[in-house]
Amino acid sequence: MTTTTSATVTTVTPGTPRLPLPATAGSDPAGVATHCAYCGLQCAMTLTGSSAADLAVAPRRFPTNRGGLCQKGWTSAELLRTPARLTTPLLRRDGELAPASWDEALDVVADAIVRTQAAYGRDAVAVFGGGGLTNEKAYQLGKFARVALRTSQVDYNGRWCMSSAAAAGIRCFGLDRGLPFPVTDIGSAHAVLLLGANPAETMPPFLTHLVRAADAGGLMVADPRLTPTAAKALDGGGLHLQLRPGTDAALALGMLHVAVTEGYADRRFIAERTTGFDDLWPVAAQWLPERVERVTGVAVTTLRTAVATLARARDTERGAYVLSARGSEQHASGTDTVTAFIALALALGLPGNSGTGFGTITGQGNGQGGREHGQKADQLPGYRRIDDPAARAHVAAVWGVDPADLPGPGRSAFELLDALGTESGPRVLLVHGSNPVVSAPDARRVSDRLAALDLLVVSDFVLSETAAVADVVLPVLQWAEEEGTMTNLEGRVLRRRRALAAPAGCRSELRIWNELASRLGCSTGFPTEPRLVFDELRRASAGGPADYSAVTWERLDAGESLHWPCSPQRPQGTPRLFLDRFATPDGRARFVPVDHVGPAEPDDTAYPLVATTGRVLQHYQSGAQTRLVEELSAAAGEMFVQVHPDTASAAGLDEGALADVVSRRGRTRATVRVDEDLRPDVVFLPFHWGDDGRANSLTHAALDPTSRMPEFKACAVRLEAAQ
Ligand SMILES: Nc1nc2c(c(=O)[nH]1)N[C@H]1C(S)=C(S)[C@@H](COP(=O)(O)OP(=O)(O)OC[C@H]3O[C@@H](n4cnc5c(=O)[nH]c(N)nc54)[C@H](O)[C@@H]3O)O[C@H]1N2
Ligand SMILES: Nc1nc2c(c(=O)[nH]1)N[C@H]1C(S)=C(S)[C@@H](COP(=O)(O)OP(=O)(O)OC[C@H]3O[C@@H](n4cnc5c(=O)[nH]c(N)nc54)[C@H](O)[C@@H]3O)O[C@H]1N2
Ligand code: SF4
Ligand SMILES: [Mo]
Repeated sequence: MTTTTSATVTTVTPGTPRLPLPATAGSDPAGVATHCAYCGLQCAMTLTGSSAADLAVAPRRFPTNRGGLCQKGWTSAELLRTPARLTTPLLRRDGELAPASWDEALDVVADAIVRTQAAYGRDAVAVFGGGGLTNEKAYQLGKFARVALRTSQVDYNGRWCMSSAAAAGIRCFGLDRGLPFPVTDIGSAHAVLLLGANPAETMPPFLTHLVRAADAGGLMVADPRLTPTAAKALDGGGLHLQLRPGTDAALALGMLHVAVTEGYADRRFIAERTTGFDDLWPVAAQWLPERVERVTGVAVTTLRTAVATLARARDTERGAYVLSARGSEQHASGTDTVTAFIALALALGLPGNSGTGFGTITGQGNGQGGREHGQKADQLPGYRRIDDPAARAHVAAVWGVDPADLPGPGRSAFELLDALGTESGPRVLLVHGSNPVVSAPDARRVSDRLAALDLLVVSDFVLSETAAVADVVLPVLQWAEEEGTMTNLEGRVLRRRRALAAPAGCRSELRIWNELASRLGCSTGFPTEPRLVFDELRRASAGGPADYSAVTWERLDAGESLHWPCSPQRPQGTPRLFLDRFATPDGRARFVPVDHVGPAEPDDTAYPLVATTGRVLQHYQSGAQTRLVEELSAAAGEMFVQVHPDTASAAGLDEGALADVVSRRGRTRATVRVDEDLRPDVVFLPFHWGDDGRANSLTHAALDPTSRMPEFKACAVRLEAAQ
């Protein structure tokens, strides 16, 4: 791209009212009360110090973390002082990224947007967001796409995270809030079934809520690996259901079968609070425990004990919960799988009662809020649908635009990336809060698509693998340098508070969108103060499923605990949903007839193993952030593949050897970690590294028909000794 400024580009920034700056850590000896930079548990912490160099993190007592932090939380301040921090915009000149002024960089972006849309239409410019963005940024990004760019092409990385759980929640309960109860409710339960969740590594302080269940022998973990979480279950006398990847739906239907045929079903609950049982039962009736054992590898006795344990805890009022996470959800049949587990929970009468329930564990820092306020391809703020005329009218009125000018639904995350640079696809892409070069499925294909763009613009505070291939890189603020709100895994709205001034050279994304909008000649206001954006978000969400209208910064700052929906009709918020009725038109939860499908790519003689992927304690997601933290990289510095000893020796590999894991799409180089507790037909790879250690060179993009979730958790591979 050139750096010439087009005549249509202006640099006028509409004035926005200024609010007083909040206290920073430096001015308040007691420190700044905020929440962690990373995951959806949003552990509470206090920041003290006067500059990035001496900022210190201390855990703060809060219901979700009870005073605990994981290693990532403890070391989260390191990234504020990393020498790798971006502090100046970068423009690609003669093939190299080189420093540029903000005006230069923003002019290049605005100029490309104007020229591209004039030549190829509005949808030739696309936006990709992230579930780590604050509510204000997620909301503003969706508004920027629909009102300033007037493109339908906006989606985000949450599509790869929570979309199957969300789709199943909406299908069965009429609403998607990951945990429809406070996380502390789980703490009193004597039976908890975890489906593809490894919180011992992905949310360590969450384990405090599993102690009672573990001690009672009621912690049960369905995972192909003996994870630290599964080990905890076994230590307490609980269960490890060591299923083959991608067979969770068979497990769910088998458990439902046992629940009904062995007399554990709650007939009254089914009759009074649900519909559709008779449609699903003929499918579940086929899943005799012996058949389930053949498909999943989970022994019949284990299956029976798991159901009996849940039913016993329910009957003695000791609490029973079924919780799903990415292991069971990140499949091309993820929505149906979660639907089947919800059916199990409904048959046992767990949802919609206090002391029992079904939930899904939201992953990203703002994974819940980030999926409510309009950065999703089919969505407007307040969890409204973009194809609903009433929703369009409401939101258009808040934005001061004609509803007819709002675009319709766009492409889902992978489909969007896969269309980049094609004849009918977007030619300019703006990325905010994601590193798809590492985290996208079939990432080689995605990298090729990114390379085919006319202009790739990445906003980040570090040079992620995606920023490194961009044409324009915009240095933005991080966590402790910004104000905002986040919505945690239990639908509770939290305040993120600023402890440090913005580093020289960095700008907030709210300011970037404001400046781009004015350069594009857009007359709609894009406030730059988070608090003003939040007030607008409240109005835009009013009356929608995720209604924030009665949540105010004053109430949050006063320490009130507010779970959405929180409206003038329910000013106290809603910690527990569905107690009286589900969010469906008739108030009843739905059984939906679904069947087991299995992985989209079967293994064969050329690719005889199933590769599954996931996380380790020290690294976060694509690793762009945590690989820069010395303590974390020292503890977990290299890409590895977890292999059963028999499988390793069949491939001529020993512990510590370098292996190539090969799929139909690519290869990944990794150090062999032999683990005799792993299934011999499975290998596990973390996805936190790029380059030749990128797990997503192997994965494929078979998409769930409803949620468009890719199949991150199963693909066929073989192992080779690295040459
Ligand atoms: N340390 C760390 N913590 C994180 C994150 C991180 O990157 N690092 N990311 C955050 C985010 S965004 C998310 S979404 C959460 C994810 O949190 P989790 O869902 O707990 O994490 P994963 O490791 O992706 O997957 C969980 C388990 O699923 C198992 N699994 C694989 N395939 C299958 C299968 O087919 N069926 C079943 N039942 N299990 C299977 C894996 O072996 C793994 O142990 O973590 C959050 N917390
Ligand atoms: N194989 C495999 N692939 C997976 C998964 C898996 O289990 N297996 N899990 C999937 C899941 S659940 C998820 S959530 C995705 C996550 O994968 P990504 O979408 O790549 O998520 P992150 O690594 O968190 O990327 C965030 C990037 O944004 C930057 N960033 C952080 N905060 C902000 C901000 O406020 N503004 C801006 N502009 N930038 C910011 C960070 O520095 C980082 O470079 O990966 C998915 N990919
Ligand atoms: S569990 Fe999540 S929120 Fe808590 S300290 Fe660790 S990364 Fe941060
Ligand atoms: Mo995620």
